[in-house]
Amino acid sequence: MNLGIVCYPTYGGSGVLATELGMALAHKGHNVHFITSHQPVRLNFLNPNLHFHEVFLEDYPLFHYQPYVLALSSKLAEVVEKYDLDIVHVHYAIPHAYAAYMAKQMLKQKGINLPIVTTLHGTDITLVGSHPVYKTAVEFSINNSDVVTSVSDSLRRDTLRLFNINKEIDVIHNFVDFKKQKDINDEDCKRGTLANSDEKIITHISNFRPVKRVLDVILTFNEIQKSIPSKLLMVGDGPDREKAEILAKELGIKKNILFMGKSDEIREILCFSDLFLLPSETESFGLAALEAMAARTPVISTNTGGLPELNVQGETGFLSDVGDISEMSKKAVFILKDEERLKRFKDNAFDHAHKFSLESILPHYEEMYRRVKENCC
Ligand code: GMT
Repeated sequence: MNLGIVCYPTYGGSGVLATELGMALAHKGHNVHFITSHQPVRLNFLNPNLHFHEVFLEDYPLFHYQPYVLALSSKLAEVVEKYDLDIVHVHYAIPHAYAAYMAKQMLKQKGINLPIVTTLHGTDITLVGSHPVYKTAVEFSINNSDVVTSVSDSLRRDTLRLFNINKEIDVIHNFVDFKKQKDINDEDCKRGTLANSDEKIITHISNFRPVKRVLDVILTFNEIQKSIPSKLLMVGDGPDREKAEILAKELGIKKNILFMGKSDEIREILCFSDLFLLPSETESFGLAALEAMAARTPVISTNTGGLPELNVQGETGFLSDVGDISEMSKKAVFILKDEERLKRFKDNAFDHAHKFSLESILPHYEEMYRRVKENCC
């Protein structure tokens, strides 16, 4: 099949998922064309079936904002026609589903039919998409997609609650490619460079947006380190990083926290992590937590959104109410203070992550594409 993929090329979960999906499809012999503003961060081109088309923007003194949707829809129409794409799969509704709809209309005029698949990832629905400024256009784009998927059952329910949707929404969970996890052997896993042998390593990875509640990560770690010698790795960057650094300093624990910034070495970092903290306000699925589990790291998370579809209470980690620092730190200490128990949680996390392996999830996407191609429009 010839597929187009549109996504945010940055460090966010939707872009990572879309890139991993495209690479896996190319590996299976599909031709995959990424149409994005920059090269997606995890995209490597060691496959002749992978192609990248950059969406360029032209500045003009009249523009207050550069019209990205216009440029994207033009590029989409051009690439679909030139490479005879069967389907365009857009990740994150804003503004991708809207741009794809416009491209579809442009191509219709030329007698070309373009089926559109839209995958909803979370904040495009729960935070930004349902805001009155965007809601009408987002609802319109979802209803005018040929197939709509969401990354969790919780997000599906949220979408139906927040919008007036006249379509089925298929749930296809996030996935992780275990083959890439296995690439890291014990020698490459350099735990000793970051912590002493008697210390545990606790990790948080995100884009440090307010929804991630990074201050709760610091507060939870502050409680944990009172009874467990440990280091905290803060991986990523974003609006709340400075606040988190200030809080760490005020609490006098900055020497035990490493703010690493954005990293391309997520798997290398996770290989020596003992516990993953994800105290998000809302989380449609929690791809970062799944990647942690696939690297044998148990998860202390909140119980919002789709997290209960991934993290199993008392088995792969624990789930608490948003903001319940006391409960999150107690549960973290419970896991970390006993080596046998920690090993059990690590094994459970790893085993459970297989439910979301590439091999289990990819066929759902392929089957959906086949259905779209055969029946669409
Ligand atoms: O979580 C983020 O800040 C990034 C965000 C995105 O849209 O790039 O991630 C969302 O999509 C991921 C992949 O489907 C999900 O695993 C994340 O849970 C979801 N984030 C939120 O819902 C906050």
